[in-house]
Amino acid sequence: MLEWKYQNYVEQLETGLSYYLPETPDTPEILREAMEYSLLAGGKRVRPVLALATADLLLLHGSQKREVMAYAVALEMIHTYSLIHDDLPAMDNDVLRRGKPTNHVVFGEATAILAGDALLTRAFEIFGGYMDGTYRTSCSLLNIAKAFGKLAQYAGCSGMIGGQILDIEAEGEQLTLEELQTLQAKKTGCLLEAPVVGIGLICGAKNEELAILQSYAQAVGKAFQIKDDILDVESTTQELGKTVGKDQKYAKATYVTLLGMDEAKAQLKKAESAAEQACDQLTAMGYDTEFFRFLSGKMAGRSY
Ligand code: GRG
Repeated sequence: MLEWKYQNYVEQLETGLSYYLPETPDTPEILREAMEYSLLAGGKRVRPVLALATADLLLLHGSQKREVMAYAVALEMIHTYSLIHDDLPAMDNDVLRRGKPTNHVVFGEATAILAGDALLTRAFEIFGGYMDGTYRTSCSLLNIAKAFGKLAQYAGCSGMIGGQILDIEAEGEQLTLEELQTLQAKKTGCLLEAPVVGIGLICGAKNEELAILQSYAQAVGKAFQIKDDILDVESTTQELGKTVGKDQKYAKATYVTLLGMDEAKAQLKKAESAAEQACDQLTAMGYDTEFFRFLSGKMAGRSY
């Protein structure tokens, strides 16, 4: 039932992604093709699912669902751009993503860079569309602006991009656990916090609610990253749809390389418990947390 709900969110999102991709003849065909190639290539869609689920948890009125979808789409566009750029020869130099050849392998490096740039820019063009009336809304414009402003922070220099540069600088270095946690919280955690906090802002959640939503998202982000590190060792390239074994090959600092597999698994359990605790607090406030609980369990137990 809850797995069905997850798939239902994914289906809603796929419709939203196609809707917000640029259709105008002003967008050169090859650029649109390269954007679409990676954006519509599947993936778990965990960030937008978190966004749609947060809106449902906060019992958002139906009329505000369009803004929620716009935010979820913008977030997935930013996530997809980061994957395209991360796979480039200048970064991770990978040839497989979401079970398909990477964007630069198919379209060439220059087009892949531009497709990533265009997805990032498009995310904020959607926001502009709500501000200038291109897209009609009954939601508070201030709340939408707060959410997209926060999204820029999560994706930018103090968030994901900041984490990526720390990651590049850390190659071949021995990190402490604290340094690793800071790096991962920025690189991976921020874009997993963005759906929950951003939708909280769109819905006008109170500060107290936002703080609990944030602690839930941080715990999910941590569990997600630890599991990512475990899967890099225990899974296969075929199952993950991306190259495995790279952390060890490139001597990357990860929860597994730093703590060992057993302790990494113990830390994963701890992160899962932290997510449960945040859910308990939300339940006590009267919110239905069944899907949130399912989601954190799914992220920690996933096999791809
Ligand atoms: C290049 C600006 C820039 C940032 C790159 C996202 C990222 C930052 C790097 C990807 C490398 C990596 C393995 C990160 C850790 C976890 C992560 C973000 C995995 C990919 O996300 P998933 O598993 O991918 O949600 P799907 O394909 O399911 O959407």
